Amino acid sequence: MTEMTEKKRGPWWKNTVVYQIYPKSFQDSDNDGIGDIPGIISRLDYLAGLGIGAVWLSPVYCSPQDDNGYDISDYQDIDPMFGTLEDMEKLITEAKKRDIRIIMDLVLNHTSDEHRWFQEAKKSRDNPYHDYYVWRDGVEGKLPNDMKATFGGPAWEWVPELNQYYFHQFSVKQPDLNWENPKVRREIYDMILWWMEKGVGGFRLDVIDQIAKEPDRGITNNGPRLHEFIREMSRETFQKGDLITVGEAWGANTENAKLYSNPDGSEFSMVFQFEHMAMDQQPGKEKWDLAPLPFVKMKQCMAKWQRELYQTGWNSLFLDNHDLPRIVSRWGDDKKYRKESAKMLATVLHGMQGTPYIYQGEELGMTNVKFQDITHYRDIETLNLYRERMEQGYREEEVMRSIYAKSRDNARTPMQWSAEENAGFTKGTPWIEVNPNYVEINAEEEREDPDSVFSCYRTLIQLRKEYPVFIDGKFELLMEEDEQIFAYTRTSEDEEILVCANFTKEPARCPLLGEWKDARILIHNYDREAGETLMPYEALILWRGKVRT
Ligand code: TEU
Repeated sequence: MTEMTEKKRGPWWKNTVVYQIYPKSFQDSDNDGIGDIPGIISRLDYLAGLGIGAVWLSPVYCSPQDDNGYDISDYQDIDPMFGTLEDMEKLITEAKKRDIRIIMDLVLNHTSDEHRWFQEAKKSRDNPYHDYYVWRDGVEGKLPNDMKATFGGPAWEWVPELNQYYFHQFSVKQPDLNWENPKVRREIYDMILWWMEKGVGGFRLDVIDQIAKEPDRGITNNGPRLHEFIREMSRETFQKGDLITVGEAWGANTENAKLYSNPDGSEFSMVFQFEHMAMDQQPGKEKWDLAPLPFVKMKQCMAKWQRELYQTGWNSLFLDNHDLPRIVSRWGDDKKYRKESAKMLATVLHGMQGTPYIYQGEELGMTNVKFQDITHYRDIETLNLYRERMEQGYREEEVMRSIYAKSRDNARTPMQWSAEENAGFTKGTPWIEVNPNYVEINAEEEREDPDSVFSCYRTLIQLRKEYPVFIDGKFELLMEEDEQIFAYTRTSEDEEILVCANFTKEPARCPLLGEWKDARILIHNYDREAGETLMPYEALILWRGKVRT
């Protein structure tokens, strides 16, 4: 890179694409039906072939798996079901050989109730670990207040031996850590430094906007001391390395995102914000209360994030993760136009400014699953929701309809490697069933096929490396009110691109394309000349150099 391009391109993490692995469902190596670290190592060449530069690993630490590893009982060891610390070290080294960095998932808002700290904490009120968690005195049956846990039920759990309640924003088995206690913060920083010593490339920070809770005032996210804690953590740990850090923040807005992703590096590299992911639900209700996607609003939302963080912060770009349904089933068409719509969604996302994240299987156009009944589901959130709504008198069909659309298990079925038994994921019995469509949708089929969803993702990743305008170009939304077309330009000093996509099953007029007819086509999901009408889910990116006057 010339000095000039290097300056425009900025830190490495602005120039990379991250791939998220959900270890339990990625690749099993010992046929116990659960994915593991040696399994991941065996697939590194696949990832290198895709062109990604970093892997975010959902938690592999010791855990009773009440919430699939987001309930950690030892931050400094690997759960035997996933392998050993040596396997982890080997993964870091083997990935490095392929220019891939490993991003660990830090769950710092809570631990497992089986963590040594909590085991000690609940022994007595004067135990040195007691104050590592959030307790309130009370009487059994009379909760400190009516706060609810994300996975259902009250946020308070009674411990009779202490005559106290502890606070948990997630399951009963995930007690919240007390960040007000400086000793807790120090323990956490030392643990982070220990992982940095091992050569990890960065961290994803689970529900980080919830650490500074103040339950007496009903505050969960964006507590008053939140950014103070994050800055302290960043100073004590991340800033000592050249890391990518991404905070998960359901409560992020464009204002606080500028703090989180301040270019001065005082907090994180970027955050995951969820504004665009909470639009296809009924206002003021839960994600299970389905509503169609308000397309124009969604475009405006994405455009707002692009505009607001331009040169003042940095976006993360994602449509999928382990908590979300599969995007092709959600906003695309997972039947007739599965390939076209999966590519269209990828094209729209990867043309934007920010660091793109691909969730395992997204690059194959993997879809939601429809298990026959609730007994096939594994996710604690889904199971609790089912129980609650059935008790509340919802019709089963209705509950299942929500689950089919939004259950986290949609994203957690095993990775589809091949048409072999269990999609090549395991020779044992998988912990969650494989999506039956693996026979048609799998990596083996797609890898060598230039027309596959996989090839589209590979090209998109490549384009970011070749054209700096993907990194630094300024975003402008076009045809803002159009109900079918998602179109925008990215413009830098000497290049510009036009990203143009039909988000619907019906053909759509896009006169813009006439103005760009001499431009170079960088990617296109139809094998046809681009006219001024786009076919169902047709999408393309056009490029032209700017003539300087
Ligand atoms: O998710 C945060 C979170 O709030 C989700 O539980 C979210 O509300 C839900 O998935 C949407 O329905 C993080 C992790 O990504 C998730 O897997 C964990 O279960 C959760 O934190 C607790 O650690």
